[in-house]
Amino acid sequence: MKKKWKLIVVIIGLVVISACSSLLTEPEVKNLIEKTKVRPNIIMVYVDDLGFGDIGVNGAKGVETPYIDSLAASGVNFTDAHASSATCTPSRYSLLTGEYAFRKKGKVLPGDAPSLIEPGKANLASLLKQEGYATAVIGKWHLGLGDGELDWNQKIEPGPNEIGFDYSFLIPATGDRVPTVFVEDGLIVNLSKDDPISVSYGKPIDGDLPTGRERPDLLKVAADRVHSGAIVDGVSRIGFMKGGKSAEWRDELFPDVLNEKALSFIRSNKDKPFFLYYSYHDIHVPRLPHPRFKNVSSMGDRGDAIVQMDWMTGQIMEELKLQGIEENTIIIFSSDNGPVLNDGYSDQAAELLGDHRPGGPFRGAKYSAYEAGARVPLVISWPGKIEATTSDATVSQVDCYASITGLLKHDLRNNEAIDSIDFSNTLFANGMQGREYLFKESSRTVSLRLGNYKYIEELDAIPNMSETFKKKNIETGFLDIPQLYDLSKDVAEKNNMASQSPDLVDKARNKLELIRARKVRER
Ligand code: NG6
Ligand code: CA
Repeated sequence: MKKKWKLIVVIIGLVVISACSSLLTEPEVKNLIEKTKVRPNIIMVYVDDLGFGDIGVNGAKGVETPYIDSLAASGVNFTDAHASSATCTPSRYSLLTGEYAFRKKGKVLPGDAPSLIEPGKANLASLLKQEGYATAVIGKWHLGLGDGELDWNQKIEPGPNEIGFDYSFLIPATGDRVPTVFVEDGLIVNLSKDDPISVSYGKPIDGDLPTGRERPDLLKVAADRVHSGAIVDGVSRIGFMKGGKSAEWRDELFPDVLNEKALSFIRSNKDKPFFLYYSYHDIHVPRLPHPRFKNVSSMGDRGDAIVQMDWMTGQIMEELKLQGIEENTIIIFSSDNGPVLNDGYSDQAAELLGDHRPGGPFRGAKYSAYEAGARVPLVISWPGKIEATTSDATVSQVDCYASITGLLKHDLRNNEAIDSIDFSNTLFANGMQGREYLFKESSRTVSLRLGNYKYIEELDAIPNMSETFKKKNIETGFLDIPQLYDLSKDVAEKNNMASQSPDLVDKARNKLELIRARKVRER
């Protein structure tokens, strides 16, 4: 009897020691998920216009991001991760659908554009809903709303609620575009029936809000011509707007309003699996951080907005701990495209930069085909399941879809998320493989990585808009000659070796042709 007890104690001891001392391997985690049907919560924190170098762990100067750094210190910090595009709408389309946006002619949308993801189109929200998740999107949408005949005073559909999100609380397009109101589950928040709202991206509306062009004296921050439409909260925006006074947002309150919605979604769903697509307004223009974040960095509003978004992320992390669900929650932290300094408002982002490099060691910026355009921070944490490490695996956000289905052992149809590859193995110590090739869109052209070589497709002619970019000091990479760089030796893309390496150029062109013609997912 005594011997038997001793044995039992030893066995329990061994089980406890092994559970505490080692993390699970990839197959063990996947089997656990399959057998127990325990679904990890997934929070996708999607920052706007945050550059590779804008977080502490990637070398930021003049601004500190302690929460994100601690997330990176306990998870995987990817150094070769990419948005699928150098602008917002296409990156978001790819992130949610697992397909490149050119297949849907996706480009930066005006604030009154119809829904780009139509009901019935497979996306992360519909997928996770099928898997039993509660689903929500909070924050910037910018994927269009309605069917093209939108009346903002009625229920706005289709939108996220019609494609798989149970709950939505939206900034409809961007902070610098009308309408400057929140939309919750398809309805404008605080809209009065006596003061209906109308929005125009064409001509000014008769009797609309004063515009930046007419009344620059009303502005808190000077704006360029494009951003000199309707003035709301002392800031002129793109587009015109009339009515809806009681519904107008206050930009400075974004962090609190959005976090309140996000925290309350987490609290009310803590006992079931949930998917939260938390899409920040920061650090997009107009940058108007809350007064408590004013001057917390040495870089003016852009730096202060970075601290603000770090704080927002920290609040989410704290809440998970408080609710005791930290170990069953995957946080994916990334950005929709690279950094930009001057994007329409004179907020001194360039003047106050000091020696901070928003794009890290990479060339270019938001919009551009060079690396800084879409090489972005990516940190994934899942305490107790994945080990803390830095990974140089090449991954794209278009892969989130297949990676999540891979983790959940959910089979994909051949015509679903056709550009997405399962990279969930990169999260585990026993498999740090990444992509063999990487396709990216920018605002005018595309690029293709083959291993360390990067090809940028030439344009028929250098576009007229290049002058605007020149004024903003943005190197676009939009040239009328092919470009090829060896990123292993030339991370700053300075030495164009296309003419010396015609074989590699051909190889890249052939691959691009295959990608463009793709109809089903690669196996
Ligand atoms: C551009 C705007 C820019 C920004 C961008 C969208 C001009 C000249 N510039 O067209 O300010 O709003 O669209 O940014 O209009 S994104 O991050 O949503 O892609
Ligand atoms: Ca963006």
